[in-house]
Amino acid sequence: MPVSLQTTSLVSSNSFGQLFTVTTFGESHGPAIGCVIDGCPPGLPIAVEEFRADLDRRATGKSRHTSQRREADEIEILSGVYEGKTTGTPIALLIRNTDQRSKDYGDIAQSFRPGHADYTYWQKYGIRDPRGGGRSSARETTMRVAAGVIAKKWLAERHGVRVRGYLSQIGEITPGSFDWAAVEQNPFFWPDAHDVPTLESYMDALRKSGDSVGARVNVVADGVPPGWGEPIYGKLDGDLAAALMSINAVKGVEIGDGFEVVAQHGSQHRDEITMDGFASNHAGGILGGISTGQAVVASMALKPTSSILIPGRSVNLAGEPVDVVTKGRHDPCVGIRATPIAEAMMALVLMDHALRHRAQCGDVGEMSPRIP
Ligand code: EPS
Repeated sequence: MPVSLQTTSLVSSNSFGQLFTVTTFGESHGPAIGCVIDGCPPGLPIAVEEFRADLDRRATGKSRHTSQRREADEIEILSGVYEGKTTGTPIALLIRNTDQRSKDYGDIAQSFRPGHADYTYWQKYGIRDPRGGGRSSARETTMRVAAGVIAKKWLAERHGVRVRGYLSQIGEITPGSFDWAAVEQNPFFWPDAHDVPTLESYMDALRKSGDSVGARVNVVADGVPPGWGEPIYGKLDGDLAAALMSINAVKGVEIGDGFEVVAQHGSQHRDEITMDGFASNHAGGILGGISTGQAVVASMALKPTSSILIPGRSVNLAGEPVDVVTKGRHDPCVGIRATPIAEAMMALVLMDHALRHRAQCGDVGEMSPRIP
């Protein structure tokens, strides 16, 4: 019987990807968080400074509308990069936690926040690190964003792919218009500058009320060539859905028109092919699990943060009824910081599939006709 040297743990699920793999580790209030990225092609120039922009876009404390925890998020490259270039060996990245305030969790260490993973982690492991939610904290997404910086760069340099996202809904509020140029000009990643004062006052009132709200984030990859993704069990949309769904608080994912397809007719939904290219993109750039060459379009729904000041009924470890109030530095809308995380997950999935496509089908080359 052949002996497998495959040692990746499939049980504990802290890794994802097949050829471009990312394993994250660390807890919100532990000494550090980090990741190991394996399978990155050699020769990609990468410097510590290149992580700054995306880490800052995701970070807490950048506006009054997010958690006020202040982390420097200084990244250290421990391995896999020599003289400014990836070597093809595992890339280990580390960020030391510096602003933990574990006393905030003293009251809830003995009880379960309603709507939080506190309860399910306890049922699964029989032990939990309650400080900052431990491993279930959104702090972990820092390392996804860091790994995503590498994937975004490789995709851009090697294939001209650009991955961008924006916030497309907070509560009932949707953008009045759309302009990519507006997205990076406000703390919400919102595509209509005129709406920003409305969002500011909405969030101020929400924060004062002690409650939280849900949100929707859209993410788009331009420049993806046709052919990435696999049929049946390795579909690009399947992997993308799993990757986006793995982000904290995500309860729904749509690809292309998503759930709107329910009310559509075939004559309306199909993306007709003309001499000038596809006439529309209802499919979200994926057919049969494989990219069409159009923009890959996904959207995710994030639930309202469960850590809120409004008392909620729960039980404690002794099984007694309690009212839970969560104090501390929480995000009233976790979706506000989710845009860079969604971009990172899209980039990681695309890079993995680019390498998988190259591995099996690299000799196929471009097929004719190629739709512009
Ligand atoms: C989080 C709760 C807060 C946030 C944290 C995510 O943590 P703490 O209570 O320890 O301040 O600040 O977000 C981050 C630290 C981060 O870097 O994203 C949670 O419960 O998920």
